[in-house]
Amino acid sequence: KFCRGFYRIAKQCLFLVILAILLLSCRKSDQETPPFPNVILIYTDDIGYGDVGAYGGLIPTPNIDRLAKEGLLMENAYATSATCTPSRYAMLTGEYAWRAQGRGVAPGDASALIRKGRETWPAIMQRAGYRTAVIGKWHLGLGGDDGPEWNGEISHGPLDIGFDYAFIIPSTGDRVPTVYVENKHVLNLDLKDPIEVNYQNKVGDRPTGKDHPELLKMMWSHGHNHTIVNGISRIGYMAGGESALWRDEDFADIFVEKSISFIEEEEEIPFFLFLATHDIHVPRMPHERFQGKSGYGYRGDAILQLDWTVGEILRVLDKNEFTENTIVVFTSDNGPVLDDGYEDLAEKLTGDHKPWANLSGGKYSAFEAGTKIPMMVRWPKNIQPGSISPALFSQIDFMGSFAGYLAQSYNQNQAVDTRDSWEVLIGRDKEGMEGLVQEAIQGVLGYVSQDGYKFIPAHQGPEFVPWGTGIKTGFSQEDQLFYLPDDQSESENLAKNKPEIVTALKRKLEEIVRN
Ligand code: NG6
Ligand code: CA
Repeated sequence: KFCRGFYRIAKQCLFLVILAILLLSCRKSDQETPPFPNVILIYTDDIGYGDVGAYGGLIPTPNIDRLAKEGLLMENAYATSATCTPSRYAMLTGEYAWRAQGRGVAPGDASALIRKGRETWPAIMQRAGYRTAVIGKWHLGLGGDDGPEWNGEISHGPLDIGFDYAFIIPSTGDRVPTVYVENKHVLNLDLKDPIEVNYQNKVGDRPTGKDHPELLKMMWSHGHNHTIVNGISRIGYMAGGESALWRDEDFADIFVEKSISFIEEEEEIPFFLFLATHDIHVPRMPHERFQGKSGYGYRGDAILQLDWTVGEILRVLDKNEFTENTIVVFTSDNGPVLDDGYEDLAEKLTGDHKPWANLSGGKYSAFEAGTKIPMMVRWPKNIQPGSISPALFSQIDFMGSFAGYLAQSYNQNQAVDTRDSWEVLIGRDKEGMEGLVQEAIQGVLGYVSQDGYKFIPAHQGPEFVPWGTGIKTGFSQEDQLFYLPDDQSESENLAKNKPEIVTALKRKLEEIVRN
Protein backbone atom coordinates (compact mmCIF):
# COMPACT_ATOMS: atom_id res chain seq x y z
CA LYS A 1 0.00 0.00 0.00
CA PHE A 2 2.84 2.32 0.95
CA CYS A 3 4.60 1.53 -2.29
CA ARG A 4 1.48 2.25 -4.31
CA GLY A 5 1.05 5.62 -2.52
CA PHE A 6 4.67 6.53 -3.12
CA TYR A 7 4.37 5.54 -6.77
CA ARG A 8 1.29 7.75 -7.21
CA ILE A 9 2.95 10.77 -5.60
CA ALA A 10 6.07 10.25 -7.70
CA LYS A 11 3.93 10.10 -10.84
CA GLN A 12 2.16 13.32 -9.88
CA CYS A 13 5.50 15.02 -9.21
CA LEU A 14 6.87 13.88 -12.52
CA PHE A 15 3.77 15.23 -14.24
CA LEU A 16 4.17 18.60 -12.50
CA VAL A 17 7.85 18.79 -13.43
CA ILE A 18 7.09 18.05 -17.07
CA LEU A 19 4.30 20.63 -17.06
CA ALA A 20 6.62 23.24 -15.54
CA ILE A 21 9.31 22.51 -18.13
CA LEU A 22 6.77 22.79 -20.93
CA LEU A 23 5.41 26.08 -19.60
CA LEU A 24 8.86 27.54 -19.13
CA SER A 25 10.03 26.52 -22.59
CA CYS A 26 6.88 28.02 -24.11
CA ARG A 27 7.51 31.31 -22.35
CA LYS A 28 11.10 31.27 -23.43
CA SER A 29 10.28 30.75 -27.09
CA ASP A 30 7.57 33.42 -26.84
CA GLN A 31 10.21 35.83 -25.69
CA GLU A 32 12.72 34.80 -28.30
CA THR A 33 10.40 35.11 -31.28
CA PRO A 34 7.51 37.52 -31.06
CA PRO A 35 4.36 35.91 -32.45
CA PHE A 36 4.15 38.32 -35.36
CA PRO A 37 6.96 39.90 -37.36
CA ASN A 38 7.74 43.58 -37.04
CA VAL A 39 6.84 45.49 -40.16
CA ILE A 40 8.65 48.51 -41.59
CA LEU A 41 7.35 50.16 -44.73
CA ILE A 42 9.95 52.50 -46.19
CA TYR A 43 7.79 54.61 -48.46
CA THR A 44 9.96 56.82 -50.62
CA ASP A 45 8.80 59.83 -52.56
CA ASP A 46 9.18 60.02 -56.36
CA ILE A 47 11.76 57.23 -56.61
CA GLY A 48 11.54 55.80 -60.12
CA TYR A 49 11.69 52.24 -61.39
CA GLY A 50 15.30 52.75 -62.47
CA ASP A 51 16.51 54.88 -59.58
CA VAL A 52 18.12 52.29 -57.32
CA GLY A 53 21.05 49.98 -57.99
CA ALA A 54 19.07 46.76 -57.77
CA TYR A 55 16.94 48.02 -60.68
CA GLY A 56 19.84 49.24 -62.76
CA GLY A 57 20.34 52.74 -61.35
CA LEU A 58 23.87 54.15 -61.58
CA ILE A 59 23.92 55.99 -58.26
CA PRO A 60 25.30 53.62 -55.64
CA THR A 61 22.62 52.36 -53.23
CA PRO A 62 24.28 49.46 -51.40
CA ASN A 63 21.89 49.51 -48.45
CA ILE A 64 18.76 49.52 -50.57
CA ASP A 65 20.27 46.80 -52.76
CA ARG A 66 20.90 44.73 -49.65
CA LEU A 67 17.12 44.32 -49.34
CA ALA A 68 17.04 42.67 -52.77
CA LYS A 69 20.04 40.50 -52.00
CA GLU A 70 18.51 39.31 -48.73
CA GLY A 71 14.91 39.30 -49.86
CA LEU A 72 12.51 39.57 -52.76
CA LEU A 73 12.72 41.97 -55.69
CA MET A 74 9.41 42.59 -57.42
CA GLU A 75 9.54 43.36 -61.11
CA ASN A 76 5.90 44.31 -61.59
CA ALA A 77 4.82 46.27 -58.54
CA TYR A 78 2.74 49.43 -58.79
CA ALA A 79 1.63 52.40 -56.76
CA THR A 80 -2.06 53.10 -57.35
CA SER A 81 -1.50 56.65 -58.64
CA ALA A 82 1.12 58.73 -60.36
CA THR A 83 1.09 61.31 -57.54
CA CYS A 84 1.51 61.23 -53.83
CA THR A 85 -1.76 61.95 -52.05
CA PRO A 86 -3.92 59.43 -53.92
CA SER A 87 -1.28 56.69 -53.68
CA ARG A 88 -1.03 57.15 -49.93
CA TYR A 89 -4.78 57.42 -49.53
CA ALA A 90 -5.38 54.14 -51.37
CA MET A 91 -2.59 52.29 -49.61
CA LEU A 92 -3.79 53.27 -46.14
CA THR A 93 -7.54 52.85 -46.72
CA GLY A 94 -7.74 49.97 -49.19
CA GLU A 95 -9.98 52.06 -51.42
CA TYR A 96 -8.79 53.51 -54.73
CA ALA A 97 -8.56 57.30 -54.32
CA TRP A 98 -10.37 58.06 -57.59
CA ARG A 99 -13.66 56.72 -56.18
CA ALA A 100 -14.40 60.22 -54.91
CA GLN A 101 -13.46 63.76 -55.93
CA GLY A 102 -10.95 65.83 -54.01
CA ARG A 103 -8.24 63.25 -53.41
CA GLY A 104 -5.65 64.64 -55.79
CA VAL A 105 -2.40 66.31 -54.63
CA ALA A 106 -3.51 68.02 -51.40
CA PRO A 107 -2.60 71.63 -50.59
CA GLY A 108 -0.73 72.13 -47.33
CA ASP A 109 -3.82 73.38 -45.51
CA ALA A 110 -6.20 70.64 -46.70
CA SER A 111 -8.63 69.01 -44.28
CA ALA A 112 -8.04 65.38 -43.39
CA LEU A 113 -8.92 63.03 -46.23
CA ILE A 114 -9.13 60.05 -43.87
CA ARG A 115 -11.38 60.68 -40.90
CA LYS A 116 -11.96 58.98 -37.57
CA GLY A 117 -14.01 55.82 -37.92
CA ARG A 118 -12.47 55.00 -41.24
CA GLU A 119 -11.02 51.50 -41.67
CA THR A 120 -7.28 51.67 -42.28
CA TRP A 121 -4.22 49.48 -42.60
CA PRO A 122 -2.61 50.84 -39.40
CA ALA A 123 -5.89 50.29 -37.51
CA ILE A 124 -5.77 46.63 -38.55
CA MET A 125 -2.20 46.41 -37.29
CA GLN A 126 -3.25 48.01 -34.01
CA ARG A 127 -6.08 45.53 -33.54
CA ALA A 128 -3.63 42.69 -34.18
CA GLY A 129 -1.57 43.94 -31.23
CA TYR A 130 1.03 46.06 -32.96
CA ARG A 131 2.31 49.42 -31.79
CA THR A 132 2.22 51.70 -34.80
CA ALA A 133 3.91 54.88 -35.99
CA VAL A 134 4.09 57.14 -38.99
CA ILE A 135 7.28 59.12 -39.40
CA GLY A 136 7.92 61.46 -42.33
CA LYS A 137 5.72 62.87 -45.03
CA TRP A 138 1.96 62.78 -44.44
CA HIS A 139 0.26 64.70 -47.28
CA LEU A 140 -3.22 63.40 -46.52
CA GLY A 141 -4.62 66.56 -44.95
CA LEU A 142 -5.22 67.29 -41.27
CA GLY A 143 -8.07 68.68 -39.20
CA GLY A 144 -11.83 68.80 -39.72
CA ASP A 145 -13.79 70.65 -42.39
CA ASP A 146 -12.17 73.96 -41.43
CA GLY A 147 -8.69 72.55 -41.93
CA PRO A 148 -5.87 72.10 -39.45
CA GLU A 149 -5.67 74.13 -36.24
CA TRP A 150 -1.93 74.84 -36.43
CA ASN A 151 -1.87 76.78 -33.17
CA GLY A 152 -3.86 74.32 -31.10
CA GLU A 153 -4.72 70.65 -31.06
CA ILE A 154 -4.77 69.26 -34.58
CA SER A 155 -7.73 66.93 -34.99
CA HIS A 156 -8.27 64.18 -37.55
CA GLY A 157 -4.62 63.30 -37.82
CA PRO A 158 -2.73 60.02 -37.90
CA LEU A 159 -3.54 59.32 -34.24
CA ASP A 160 -7.23 59.20 -35.10
CA ILE A 161 -6.88 56.56 -37.78
CA GLY A 162 -4.64 53.88 -36.30
CA PHE A 163 -1.25 55.33 -35.48
CA ASP A 164 -0.02 55.43 -31.86
CA TYR A 165 2.74 57.87 -32.68
CA ALA A 166 3.19 60.44 -35.43
CA PHE A 167 6.10 62.65 -36.35
CA ILE A 168 5.26 64.21 -39.69
CA ILE A 169 5.69 67.01 -42.13
CA PRO A 170 2.05 67.92 -42.76
CA SER A 171 2.10 67.80 -46.56
CA THR A 172 5.29 68.11 -48.62
CA GLY A 173 8.64 69.83 -48.30
CA ASP A 174 7.62 72.34 -50.94
CA ARG A 175 4.37 73.43 -49.25
CA VAL A 176 3.78 75.59 -46.22
CA PRO A 177 3.60 75.37 -43.27
CA THR A 178 7.24 74.34 -43.06
CA VAL A 179 6.98 72.84 -39.57
CA TYR A 180 6.90 69.38 -38.01
CA VAL A 181 3.81 68.02 -36.33
CA GLU A 182 4.40 65.59 -33.47
CA ASN A 183 1.24 63.73 -32.56
CA LYS A 184 -1.37 66.50 -32.39
CA HIS A 185 0.79 69.61 -32.15
CA VAL A 186 3.23 71.67 -34.14
CA LEU A 187 6.65 70.98 -32.66
CA ASN A 188 8.46 73.87 -30.94
CA LEU A 189 5.71 76.38 -31.63
CA ASP A 190 5.71 79.60 -29.60
CA LEU A 191 2.07 80.58 -29.22
CA LYS A 192 3.09 84.24 -29.05
CA ASP A 193 4.09 83.88 -32.68
CA PRO A 194 1.14 81.94 -34.14
CA ILE A 195 1.21 80.32 -37.56
CA GLU A 196 -0.92 81.68 -40.35
CA VAL A 197 -1.20 79.86 -43.66
CA ASN A 198 -2.84 81.04 -46.84
CA TYR A 199 -2.79 79.43 -50.26
CA GLN A 200 -4.46 82.38 -52.04
CA ASN A 201 -3.08 85.60 -50.63
CA LYS A 202 0.17 86.72 -49.11
CA VAL A 203 0.20 86.80 -45.33
CA GLY A 204 2.94 88.16 -43.04
CA ASP A 205 6.08 89.92 -44.16
CA ARG A 206 8.41 87.09 -45.10
CA PRO A 207 9.74 87.75 -48.62
CA THR A 208 8.61 85.64 -51.56
CA GLY A 209 10.66 83.84 -54.19
CA LYS A 210 8.83 85.79 -56.86
CA ASP A 211 9.80 89.21 -55.54
CA HIS A 212 13.17 88.34 -54.02
CA PRO A 213 14.92 85.63 -56.03
CA GLU A 214 18.24 87.07 -54.86
CA LEU A 215 17.51 85.65 -51.39
CA LEU A 216 17.20 82.07 -52.61
CA LYS A 217 19.75 79.31 -52.24
CA MET A 218 17.88 77.37 -54.91
CA MET A 219 15.87 79.07 -57.64
CA TRP A 220 12.34 77.93 -58.50
CA SER A 221 11.57 76.88 -62.09
CA HIS A 222 7.79 76.59 -62.08
CA GLY A 223 5.42 77.41 -59.22
CA HIS A 224 7.14 77.39 -55.82
CA ASN A 225 7.64 81.15 -55.72
CA HIS A 226 5.69 82.12 -52.61
CA THR A 227 7.01 82.43 -49.03
CA ILE A 228 10.74 81.89 -48.57
CA VAL A 229 11.78 79.69 -45.65
CA ASN A 230 15.35 78.48 -45.19
CA GLY A 231 16.38 80.12 -48.47
CA ILE A 232 13.81 78.12 -50.47
CA SER A 233 10.53 79.53 -51.73
CA ARG A 234 7.48 77.32 -51.34
CA ILE A 235 3.95 76.77 -52.58
CA GLY A 236 1.68 78.88 -50.34
CA TYR A 237 2.17 81.78 -47.94
CA MET A 238 3.03 81.48 -44.29
CA ALA A 239 3.45 83.92 -41.43
CA GLY A 240 4.62 83.28 -37.85
CA GLY A 241 5.88 80.03 -36.35
CA GLU A 242 9.53 81.17 -36.52
CA SER A 243 10.70 78.90 -33.67
CA ALA A 244 9.04 75.87 -35.30
CA LEU A 245 10.49 76.17 -38.81
CA TRP A 246 12.34 73.19 -40.17
CA ARG A 247 15.69 73.06 -41.92
CA ASP A 248 15.27 70.92 -45.03
CA GLU A 249 18.83 69.64 -44.73
CA ASP A 250 17.87 67.86 -41.48
CA PHE A 251 14.83 65.89 -42.66
CA ALA A 252 16.60 62.57 -43.10
CA ASP A 253 18.57 62.81 -39.85
CA ILE A 254 15.48 63.64 -37.84
CA PHE A 255 13.29 60.96 -39.39
CA VAL A 256 16.00 58.38 -38.81
CA GLU A 257 16.45 59.48 -35.20
CA LYS A 258 12.69 59.31 -34.53
CA SER A 259 12.45 55.93 -36.26
CA ILE A 260 15.24 54.45 -34.19
CA SER A 261 13.65 55.66 -30.95
CA PHE A 262 10.37 54.09 -31.97
CA ILE A 263 11.96 50.77 -33.00
CA GLU A 264 13.94 50.52 -29.78
CA GLU A 265 11.24 51.80 -27.44
CA GLU A 266 9.67 48.51 -26.45
CA GLU A 267 10.91 45.02 -27.22
CA GLU A 268 8.02 42.77 -26.40
CA ILE A 269 5.34 44.10 -28.73
CA PRO A 270 5.73 43.87 -32.48
CA PHE A 271 5.79 47.21 -34.26
CA PHE A 272 4.54 48.64 -37.52
CA LEU A 273 6.54 51.62 -38.76
CA PHE A 274 5.40 53.61 -41.77
CA LEU A 275 8.56 55.55 -42.59
CA ALA A 276 7.58 57.98 -45.34
CA THR A 277 10.80 59.67 -46.43
CA HIS A 278 10.89 63.17 -47.83
CA ASP A 279 13.61 61.98 -50.21
CA ILE A 280 13.67 62.40 -53.08
CA HIS A 281 10.84 64.91 -53.49
CA VAL A 282 11.56 68.58 -54.25
CA PRO A 283 13.00 70.74 -52.87
CA ARG A 284 15.97 68.40 -52.93
CA MET A 285 18.16 69.87 -50.26
CA PRO A 286 20.05 66.96 -48.71
CA HIS A 287 22.26 67.38 -45.68
CA GLU A 288 25.54 69.21 -46.32
CA ARG A 289 27.45 65.95 -45.92
CA PHE A 290 25.70 64.53 -49.00
CA GLN A 291 25.71 67.69 -51.13
CA GLY A 292 27.86 67.30 -54.24
CA LYS A 293 28.75 63.70 -53.38
CA SER A 294 26.96 61.76 -56.12
CA GLY A 295 28.05 63.73 -59.17
CA TYR A 296 24.40 63.73 -60.29
CA GLY A 297 23.35 66.94 -58.58
CA TYR A 298 21.10 67.23 -55.55
CA ARG A 299 18.71 64.63 -56.92
CA GLY A 300 21.52 62.08 -56.91
CA ASP A 301 22.71 63.32 -53.53
CA ALA A 302 19.19 62.85 -52.17
CA ILE A 303 19.35 59.24 -53.38
CA LEU A 304 22.60 58.80 -51.43
CA GLN A 305 20.86 60.24 -48.39
CA LEU A 306 17.92 57.89 -48.89
CA ASP A 307 20.30 54.97 -49.08
CA TRP A 308 21.93 56.15 -45.85
CA THR A 309 18.46 56.24 -44.24
CA VAL A 310 17.80 52.65 -45.24
CA GLY A 311 21.25 51.66 -44.00
CA GLU A 312 20.58 53.19 -40.59
CA ILE A 313 17.29 51.33 -40.24
CA LEU A 314 18.88 48.01 -41.23
CA ARG A 315 21.77 48.63 -38.86
CA VAL A 316 19.41 49.15 -35.93
CA LEU A 317 17.51 45.98 -36.79
CA ASP A 318 20.79 44.05 -36.87
CA LYS A 319 21.94 45.59 -33.59
CA ASN A 320 18.75 44.58 -31.80
CA GLU A 321 18.63 41.18 -33.46
CA PHE A 322 15.31 42.07 -35.07
CA THR A 323 16.43 41.37 -38.62
CA GLU A 324 15.31 37.75 -38.82
CA ASN A 325 11.67 38.43 -37.96
CA THR A 326 11.13 41.91 -39.37
CA ILE A 327 9.46 42.46 -42.70
CA VAL A 328 11.06 45.43 -44.44
CA VAL A 329 9.27 46.73 -47.51
CA PHE A 330 10.93 49.36 -49.67
CA THR A 331 8.86 51.07 -52.33
CA SER A 332 7.78 54.44 -53.78
CA ASP A 333 4.58 56.49 -54.01
CA ASN A 334 4.88 57.33 -57.73
CA GLY A 335 7.36 57.51 -60.55
CA PRO A 336 10.29 59.82 -61.14
CA VAL A 337 10.56 63.44 -62.25
CA LEU A 338 13.65 65.55 -62.89
CA ASP A 339 12.52 69.19 -62.92
CA ASP A 340 9.60 69.31 -60.49
CA GLY A 341 9.73 73.04 -59.87
CA TYR A 342 13.26 73.96 -58.72
CA GLU A 343 16.48 74.56 -60.60
CA ASP A 344 18.45 71.78 -58.96
CA LEU A 345 20.17 70.70 -62.20
CA ALA A 346 18.58 67.24 -62.03
CA GLU A 347 17.96 67.24 -65.79
CA LYS A 348 21.37 68.48 -66.73
CA LEU A 349 23.29 66.11 -64.48
CA THR A 350 21.34 62.88 -64.82
CA GLY A 351 23.70 61.67 -67.57
CA ASP A 352 23.33 57.94 -68.18
CA HIS A 353 21.33 57.39 -65.02
CA LYS A 354 17.75 56.67 -66.13
CA PRO A 355 15.27 57.14 -63.27
CA TRP A 356 12.49 55.60 -65.40
CA ALA A 357 14.63 52.67 -66.69
CA ASN A 358 13.16 51.59 -70.06
CA LEU A 359 9.68 52.88 -69.31
CA SER A 360 7.90 55.86 -70.81
CA GLY A 361 6.45 58.82 -68.94
CA GLY A 362 7.16 59.53 -65.29
CA LYS A 363 5.44 61.05 -62.29
CA TYR A 364 1.90 62.27 -63.23
CA SER A 365 1.80 60.02 -66.31
CA ALA A 366 -0.53 57.27 -67.57
CA PHE A 367 2.49 55.54 -69.08
CA GLU A 368 4.18 52.88 -66.97
CA ALA A 369 6.81 55.09 -65.31
CA GLY A 370 3.99 56.97 -63.57
CA THR A 371 3.07 54.11 -61.26
CA LYS A 372 5.45 51.21 -61.83
CA ILE A 373 7.88 51.47 -58.97
CA PRO A 374 10.70 49.51 -57.35
CA MET A 375 9.60 47.26 -54.53
CA MET A 376 11.56 44.92 -52.34
CA VAL A 377 10.43 42.81 -49.43
CA ARG A 378 12.90 41.34 -46.96
CA TRP A 379 11.90 38.86 -44.28
CA PRO A 380 14.75 36.45 -43.63
CA LYS A 381 12.54 34.13 -41.62
CA ASN A 382 10.20 33.44 -44.53
CA ILE A 383 11.50 34.87 -47.79
CA GLN A 384 14.22 33.21 -49.82
CA PRO A 385 17.14 35.62 -50.19
CA GLY A 386 17.79 36.85 -53.71
CA SER A 387 14.30 36.01 -54.99
CA ILE A 388 12.92 37.84 -57.99
CA SER A 389 9.23 37.83 -58.77
CA PRO A 390 7.43 38.87 -61.95
CA ALA A 391 4.07 38.80 -60.13
CA LEU A 392 1.67 41.69 -60.67
CA PHE A 393 1.17 43.60 -57.43
CA SER A 394 -0.47 46.89 -56.48
CA GLN A 395 0.00 48.73 -53.20
CA ILE A 396 -3.78 48.68 -52.87
CA ASP A 397 -3.33 45.10 -51.63
CA PHE A 398 -1.02 45.74 -48.68
CA MET A 399 -3.96 46.21 -46.33
CA GLY A 400 -5.92 43.11 -47.32
CA SER A 401 -2.74 41.03 -47.32
CA PHE A 402 -1.73 41.98 -43.80
CA ALA A 403 -5.32 41.59 -42.60
CA GLY A 404 -5.32 38.09 -44.06
CA TYR A 405 -1.99 37.12 -42.59
CA LEU A 406 -2.86 38.49 -39.15
CA ALA A 407 -6.35 36.93 -39.28
CA GLN A 408 -8.03 40.30 -38.75
CA SER A 409 -11.44 41.04 -40.14
CA TYR A 410 -12.03 44.57 -41.40
CA ASN A 411 -14.74 46.79 -42.78
CA GLN A 412 -14.96 45.66 -46.38
CA ASN A 413 -17.70 48.16 -47.14
CA GLN A 414 -15.09 50.87 -46.69
CA ALA A 415 -11.97 49.10 -47.91
CA VAL A 416 -13.63 47.96 -51.10
CA ASP A 417 -10.59 47.48 -53.29
CA THR A 418 -7.94 45.77 -51.20
CA ARG A 419 -7.44 42.01 -51.51
CA ASP A 420 -5.30 39.42 -49.80
CA SER A 421 -2.13 39.06 -51.91
CA TRP A 422 0.00 37.73 -49.07
CA GLU A 423 1.47 34.89 -51.12
CA VAL A 424 2.59 37.45 -53.69
CA LEU A 425 4.20 39.61 -51.02
CA ILE A 426 6.31 36.78 -49.68
CA GLY A 427 7.29 35.57 -53.13
CA ARG A 428 5.32 32.30 -53.24
CA ASP A 429 2.76 33.37 -55.83
CA LYS A 430 4.67 34.39 -58.93
CA GLU A 431 1.62 35.44 -60.97
CA GLY A 432 -0.12 37.94 -58.77
CA MET A 433 -3.24 39.96 -59.26
CA GLU A 434 -5.62 39.50 -62.15
CA GLY A 435 -5.33 43.18 -62.96
CA LEU A 436 -4.84 46.61 -61.45
CA VAL A 437 -5.88 50.20 -62.03
CA GLN A 438 -3.40 53.04 -62.53
CA GLU A 439 -4.43 56.64 -61.94
CA ALA A 440 -2.70 59.47 -63.83
CA ILE A 441 -3.36 63.21 -63.57
CA GLN A 442 -6.69 64.51 -64.86
CA GLY A 443 -8.34 61.39 -63.44
CA VAL A 444 -7.25 59.16 -66.32
CA LEU A 445 -7.46 55.49 -65.34
CA GLY A 446 -5.48 52.75 -67.07
CA TYR A 447 -5.72 49.01 -66.58
CA VAL A 448 -2.86 46.49 -66.49
CA SER A 449 -3.76 42.87 -66.81
CA GLN A 450 -1.81 39.85 -65.55
CA ASP A 451 -1.24 38.60 -69.09
CA GLY A 452 0.79 41.72 -69.89
CA TYR A 453 -1.77 43.82 -71.77
CA LYS A 454 -2.33 47.41 -70.77
CA PHE A 455 -5.22 49.64 -71.74
CA ILE A 456 -5.40 53.45 -71.58
CA PRO A 457 -8.78 54.88 -72.62
CA ALA A 458 -8.98 57.77 -75.06
CA HIS A 459 -8.65 61.12 -73.32
CA GLN A 460 -8.63 64.69 -74.58
CA GLY A 461 -5.54 65.92 -72.81
CA PRO A 462 -2.09 67.37 -73.45
CA GLU A 463 0.80 65.27 -74.70
CA PHE A 464 3.08 66.65 -71.98
CA VAL A 465 2.42 67.39 -68.31
CA PRO A 466 1.26 71.02 -68.50
CA TRP A 467 3.73 72.45 -65.99
CA GLY A 468 7.19 72.15 -67.50
CA THR A 469 8.36 68.78 -66.20
CA GLY A 470 9.06 67.52 -69.74
CA ILE A 471 7.13 64.32 -68.93
CA LYS A 472 4.80 62.65 -71.43
CA THR A 473 1.30 62.18 -70.08
CA GLY A 474 0.57 59.09 -72.17
CA PHE A 475 -2.75 60.62 -73.20
CA SER A 476 -4.18 60.06 -76.66
CA GLN A 477 -7.46 60.94 -78.36
CA GLU A 478 -7.73 57.24 -79.18
CA ASP A 479 -7.88 54.12 -77.06
CA GLN A 480 -4.44 52.63 -76.51
CA LEU A 481 -3.43 49.02 -76.00
CA PHE A 482 0.11 47.88 -75.31
CA TYR A 483 1.66 44.49 -74.78
CA LEU A 484 4.18 45.21 -72.04
CA PRO A 485 6.35 42.06 -72.15
CA ASP A 486 7.39 43.01 -75.71
CA ASP A 487 6.95 46.76 -75.47
CA GLN A 488 7.86 48.14 -72.06
CA SER A 489 8.11 51.65 -73.44
CA GLU A 490 4.53 51.62 -74.75
CA SER A 491 5.47 52.67 -78.26
CA GLU A 492 3.26 50.41 -80.36
CA ASN A 493 -0.47 50.95 -79.98
CA LEU A 494 -2.16 47.60 -80.73
CA ALA A 495 -5.72 48.81 -80.17
CA LYS A 496 -6.70 48.70 -83.86
CA ASN A 497 -5.28 45.18 -84.37
CA LYS A 498 -6.74 43.66 -81.24
CA PRO A 499 -10.15 45.20 -80.73
CA GLU A 500 -11.38 42.16 -78.76
CA ILE A 501 -8.67 42.65 -76.12
CA VAL A 502 -9.50 46.35 -75.94
CA THR A 503 -13.14 45.48 -75.32
CA ALA A 504 -12.26 42.91 -72.67
CA LEU A 505 -9.93 45.23 -70.74
CA LYS A 506 -12.32 48.15 -71.04
CA ARG A 507 -15.00 45.96 -69.50
CA LYS A 508 -12.70 44.88 -66.64
CA LEU A 509 -11.85 48.48 -65.92
CA GLU A 510 -15.52 49.52 -66.01
CA GLU A 511 -16.43 46.66 -63.66
CA ILE A 512 -13.89 47.85 -61.10
CA VAL A 513 -14.95 51.47 -61.46
CA ARG A 514 -18.63 50.51 -60.94
CA ASN A 515 -17.85 48.30 -57.92
C1 NG6 B 1 2.78 69.75 -58.05
C2 NG6 B 1 4.02 70.59 -57.82
C3 NG6 B 1 5.19 69.64 -57.64
C4 NG6 B 1 4.90 68.65 -56.53
C5 NG6 B 1 3.60 67.94 -56.82
C6 NG6 B 1 3.19 66.99 -55.73
C7 NG6 B 1 3.96 72.74 -59.00
C8 NG6 B 1 4.21 73.48 -60.30
N1 NG6 B 1 4.26 71.45 -58.98
O1 NG6 B 1 1.67 70.58 -58.16
O2 NG6 B 1 6.34 70.36 -57.36
O3 NG6 B 1 4.82 69.30 -55.30
O4 NG6 B 1 2.56 68.86 -56.98
O5 NG6 B 1 4.07 65.93 -55.64
O6 NG6 B 1 3.51 73.34 -58.04
S1 NG6 B 1 3.64 64.67 -54.83
O7 NG6 B 1 4.71 63.72 -55.02
O8 NG6 B 1 3.53 65.09 -53.46
O9 NG6 B 1 2.39 64.22 -55.40
CA1 CA C 1 5.42 61.55 -54.62
